[in-house]
Amino acid sequence: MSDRKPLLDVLRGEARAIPPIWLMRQAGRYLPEYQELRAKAGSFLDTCYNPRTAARITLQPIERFGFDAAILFSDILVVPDALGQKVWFESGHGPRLVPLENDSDVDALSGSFDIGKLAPVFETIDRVKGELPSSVAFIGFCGAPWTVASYMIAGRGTPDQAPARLFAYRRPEAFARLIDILVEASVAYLIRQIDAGVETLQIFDSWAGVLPPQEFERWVAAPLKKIIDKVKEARPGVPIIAFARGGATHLPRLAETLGADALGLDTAIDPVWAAKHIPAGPALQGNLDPLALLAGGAALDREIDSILRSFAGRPHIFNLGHGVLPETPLEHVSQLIERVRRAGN
Ligand code: 1CP
Repeated sequence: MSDRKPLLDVLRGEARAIPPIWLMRQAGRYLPEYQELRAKAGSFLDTCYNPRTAARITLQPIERFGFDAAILFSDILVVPDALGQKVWFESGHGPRLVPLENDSDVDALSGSFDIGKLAPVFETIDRVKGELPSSVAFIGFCGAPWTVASYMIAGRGTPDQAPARLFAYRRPEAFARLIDILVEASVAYLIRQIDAGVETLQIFDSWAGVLPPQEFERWVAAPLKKIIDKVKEARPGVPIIAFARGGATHLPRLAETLGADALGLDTAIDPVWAAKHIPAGPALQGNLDPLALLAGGAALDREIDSILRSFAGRPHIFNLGHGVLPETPLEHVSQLIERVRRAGN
């Protein structure tokens, strides 16, 4: 039976001539209407916890572009916030946290997850779900434990997550406890998002690619699988997209072992290689270079066509290989959507 929502059809294994399309970070700084609301809304975290504003921001890219999915406007760092770690955002600099430095900083977080703090997020979901066009799917999300832990330990964004990698080598037991705390919190958080009204979930492991193989297995693959297993056990039938950025040669194995309904592919993955080497099972999502979208013109058309060609006949969700860049011209996003939607002709 075909759903009326193309994204959910593909997540159930259907290949569509015109793939559904949404973009990571589609709600954000490249949109003038986002800038306008943010300017009035106080701090970034206050905006995430303001259901009226967060719902408006979630809907903005749907109203402007007609994407096939809306993604909840929030941030992966609301989970550390609800664990009691101090989190704030400095404009122009990104997130800041009081870094975890030792075993006792980790142990202090145990049992401290206050899901009540995230009540405004669930209220945002409740507001958005009644406003979405009937063909548009609603995506909830969280950060994967490794990626969230990497910010909790560094206290900020870094180019290579060296602080968390060092912590994991030096204090593997404490790091494992931190990952377990994040697995449990993420599972509870995702289940509550489902109960509030999202129809599918994406788990962002944006920093999966910095780890050597054994560390990848322990801190990326195993915790992702735990989260997927537990959420599916509690709420069967809700599809899950796993985005392990930099997953590279791990992807064929992740397709077979994670139990995800789709795998997100980053920009570095050759779509021809992916179509050939990632076993059938999960849908594939991606993977246009955000810089090709920023550049526009013939380069953008060429990249779109090559992705469409490579995934033809497979369940595919069109997306970027990472988030929309703030400088991206709006017309290029229109160009992208028009070209993808002409794909079947
Ligand atoms: O208005 C502003 O100045 C804040 C910019 C911004 C926005 C729009 C941040 C700060 N977060 C967000 C929203 C956001 N973050 C969404 C909303 C939904 C959508 O996609 O439209 C989502 C899904 C995220 C997820 C997120 N936050 C990730 C994973 C995805 C990715 O991009 O890799 C990560 C790593 C973060 C942390 C974060 N939050 C914000 C910034 C600038 C960062 C990255 C910091 C860094 O590493 O330097």
